[in-house]
Order: sequence, then structure tokens, then C-alpha cells
Amino acid sequence: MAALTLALSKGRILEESLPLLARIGLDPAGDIDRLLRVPSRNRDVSLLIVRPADVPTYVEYGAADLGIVGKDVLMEHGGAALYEPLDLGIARCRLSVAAKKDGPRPDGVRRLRVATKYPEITRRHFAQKGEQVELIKLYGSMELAPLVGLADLIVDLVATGGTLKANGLVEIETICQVTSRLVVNKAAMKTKHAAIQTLLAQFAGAVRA
Ligand code: PRT
Ligand code: MG
Repeated sequence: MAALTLALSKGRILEESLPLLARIGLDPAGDIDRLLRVPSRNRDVSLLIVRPADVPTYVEYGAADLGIVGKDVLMEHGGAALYEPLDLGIARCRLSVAAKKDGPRPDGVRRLRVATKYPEITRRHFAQKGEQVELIKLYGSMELAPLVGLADLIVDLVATGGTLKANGLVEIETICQVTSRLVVNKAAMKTKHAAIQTLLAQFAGAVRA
């Protein structure tokens, strides 16, 4: 059995992880579109292909020793149970508040409704500003919510801004910058210290390259 297991976020983060993995000999040796567990070219490291939001859970419980996951997902999950030693600088975007071009019109009576996939981050953000908002949890296509009157504001990821623009929305506030991070299980960091340090150094080198 491989010495280390690395959980990868399926989708765009996986796409952007592949060049980094290739640089350090961890390219998947199998069909990543169909397999959920794939060996890598390095026999000591096996790969798990999981949904982005599940990566922190796999790593926290030690089903994977390491993971690659977006800072957005980590912040929403609550990262305290994991080490986050390296910013991989990939899948770069920002988490922002957006509204219709003509803006939300607070009437002073009703609380603003905010639709998002990130209720925890959103709750913290507005609480810090001392604003009471009503959260509406969505699983995707947040941009639709203001257009159909489901919400006044959205909190969503923005990269080029093209999606907001296409839907007549404008960014009104940036909450934070987002990149993908390498995360490590806390127990594994002790019990597999040497192997993990070697891998961390390789990743750090690949990021700088
Ligand atoms: O499929 P599942 O629901 O499990 O996962 P997912 O849809 O979250 O996966 P995927 O492949 O979309 O990857 C999401 C992760 O990629 C996020 O957690 C981020 O860390 C990272 N990432 C980087 C992005 C973007 N950039 C991004 N632009 N995730 C989503 N977007 C979307 C955004 O939500 C919006 O709809 O792209 C649109 C905005 O892009 P622009 O360029 O039009 O501004
Ligand atoms: Mg998706």
C-alpha cells in the first residue's frame, strides 16, 4: 500500500493541480475521469479524487494524509483541524459580495437577503460589519438569485468578472482572495513526518518553478 494518500479536488482545481503534480512525479497513473482512487507515478503516493467540499473531511479524519483544496472551502469548513502549510497559488479568484447594477434597496424594514454557497463565511462577514442579514443557502448558480428576486445580494467566487457582468450584476465588496492550499492531517504530520516534509518541499519547489 502507498505510504501517503493525497485527496484532490475534482473539477477546475484538479485541472490546475495536474501541472504541479507532473513536476514532482505525482501524475495520476489511471483514468481520473472514472476512478475515485488512482495510483500516482510515485508508488509511495496514491490519489483520491473527491468533491472539493469533501476534501477537508477526508483529511481531517485521516482518510487522506494530505489534500488540495480551495481557501474558500477551507474557510467555510473551518480549518482548525488541519494544517495548511502551503499556498499553491492555483485556481485563483476572490470571494465577493455582488448585487444587481441598480443595487439592493434597503427599505429599513426588511433585512437584506443574501444567497450563497458559503453561509458560514457570509454570516461572519456581515456580523463583523454589524449587519443583520438573512442567509439563503444555494448549491450553485448564485448569480440567478438577484435576477429573480430570491435575494438582494450574493456572496460568490469571482475570477474574470465575466459571469457577474453577463448577468447584470456588479461586485460591491471583496471578502477575501482565494487560491488552493495544500492541507495536512495533524496526526499524519507527526507519524509520517519525514515523508510529508519531503512532499511539502517538492510541492514548494514546484510552486516556485
Ligand atoms: O461540483 P461540485 O459542486 O462538487 O464542486 P464545485 O462546483 O465547487 O467545483 P469547481 O470545479 O467549480 O471548483 C470550485 C473551486 O475552484 C472553488 O472552491 C475555488 O476554490 C476554485 N475556483 C477558482 C472557482 C473559480 N475560480 C470560479 N471562477 N470556483 C468557481 N468559479 C465560478 C464562480 O462560482 C462563478 O460562477 O466561476 C464563475 C465566475 O467566474 P468569472 O471568471 O466569470 O468571474
Ligand atoms: Mg460544480
